[in-house]
Amino acid sequence: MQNFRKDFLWGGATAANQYEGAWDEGGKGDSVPDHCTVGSASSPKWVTEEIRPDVLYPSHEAADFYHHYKEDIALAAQMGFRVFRLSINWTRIFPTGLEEEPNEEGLLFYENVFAELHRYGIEPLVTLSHYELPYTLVRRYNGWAGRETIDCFVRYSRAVLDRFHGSVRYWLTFNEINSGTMPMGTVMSLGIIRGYTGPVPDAPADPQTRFQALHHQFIASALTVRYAHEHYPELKIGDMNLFSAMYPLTCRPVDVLACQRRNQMTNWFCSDIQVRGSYPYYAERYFEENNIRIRKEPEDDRILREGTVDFYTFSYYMSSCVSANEHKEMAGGNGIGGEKNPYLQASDWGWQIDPDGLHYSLNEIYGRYRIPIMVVENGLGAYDKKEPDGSVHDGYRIDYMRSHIAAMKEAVRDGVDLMGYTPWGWIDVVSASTGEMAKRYGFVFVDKYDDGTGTLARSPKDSFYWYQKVIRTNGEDLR
Ligand code: BGP
Repeated sequence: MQNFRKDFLWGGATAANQYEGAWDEGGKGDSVPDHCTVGSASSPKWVTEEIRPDVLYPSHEAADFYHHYKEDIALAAQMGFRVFRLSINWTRIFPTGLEEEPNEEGLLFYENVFAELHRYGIEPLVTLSHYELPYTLVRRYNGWAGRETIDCFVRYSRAVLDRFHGSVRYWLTFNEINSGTMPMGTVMSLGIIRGYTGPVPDAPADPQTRFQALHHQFIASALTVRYAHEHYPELKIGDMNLFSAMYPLTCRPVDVLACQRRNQMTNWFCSDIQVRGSYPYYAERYFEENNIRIRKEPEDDRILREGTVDFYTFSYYMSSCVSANEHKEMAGGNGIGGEKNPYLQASDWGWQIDPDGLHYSLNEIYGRYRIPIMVVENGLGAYDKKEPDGSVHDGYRIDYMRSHIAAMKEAVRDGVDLMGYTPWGWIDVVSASTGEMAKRYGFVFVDKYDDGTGTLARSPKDSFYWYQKVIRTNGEDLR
């Protein structure tokens, strides 16, 4: 029976705004996350129009990869990483998004990072946009609501493709692009928050604006893919989706239909466009019923057709249930919440843990698209306790990872073409949803806390040695 392929890309994932820090060094401009405060499991983070001197903004220092990149890459190499997912921070390259020429100091930083990765034989996997919209474009164009933002993005993506095509083979355009189909995407992904200060979940966003902004992201993504294919045919460009397995809460046919509908517009809508090259048939009725009218330029359909991706990637943390009756008992989740599943346990943040859902999802995705797939985020956000000797006994994280890797193995045996696996926040980073450091995912502990204190020292957790063994045995030994 098939196992993980010999060249399986084992590694880990990060994003600049949650990891890098140095928010105003090296000529970097401010991006949307630089305007976001700390929240918690019970109180939401805020986005503020002005950056206030008396408020803590976790992205400003984060885990300070900017000054620790050599040390961190050495740790990744020690675990045996073959791939390292990171994002380029748009505002390091184009500080306001409006410049004509890129910022050389920003380019140099990534050049050094990629050189360091290659020294250890680690392949970079680069996300072009991971919730890192220049804040100036919020002020100027209301973020992605403005069609002008497409040109700004394309200028940026061409600049980094031109500079790094020789050192980066794998690229993703927009992180969790389908978050824009949900209210959660309003701030971090779409940046349609001109003039807004307040809790992130309360940012106003009518579906018309959201889906128009999303259309602009599809065009920006497709133009980037087309450019890469034309100029650098050896590169592989992927999409990136927030995927949540969805089950009907019961076998009542109306629950099954409700679940199918929800699946279409949250899990499939964006990838149907980015993989197949046109808007899917089911969107029409959804748009009609929600008074959404997408304004398209005459060339848009062609651009979408010509800019389809080479591989499909997704984040997978949890599953949810859907019922036609609104609502019984709700569970939390990574944007896509849903009804509580009585058969599953949840994390401390209410995300329902479901490795079988990953096995199921991999088959669903591969069956639909038949292109290579990569799981580019997965993991358990948990409260870790550092012992006085610096160790962290995170057996709960090992259990989570073990069951999810076993699920991937099952899917590979089913015949799914799985390229690789980069668990989220392989080193502790700031949480995207809450802004906390306390919600940790890493195999490596970073001494940094929610009040901004900490030495930033790195120390391997128990899971570090476990994952090292998993990689060494190519996923054979999961004990
Ligand atoms: C995804 C994002 C990541 C990441 C992860 C975990 O939505 O792509 O940026 O943070 O989820 O989420 P959180 O940090 O909210 O626990």
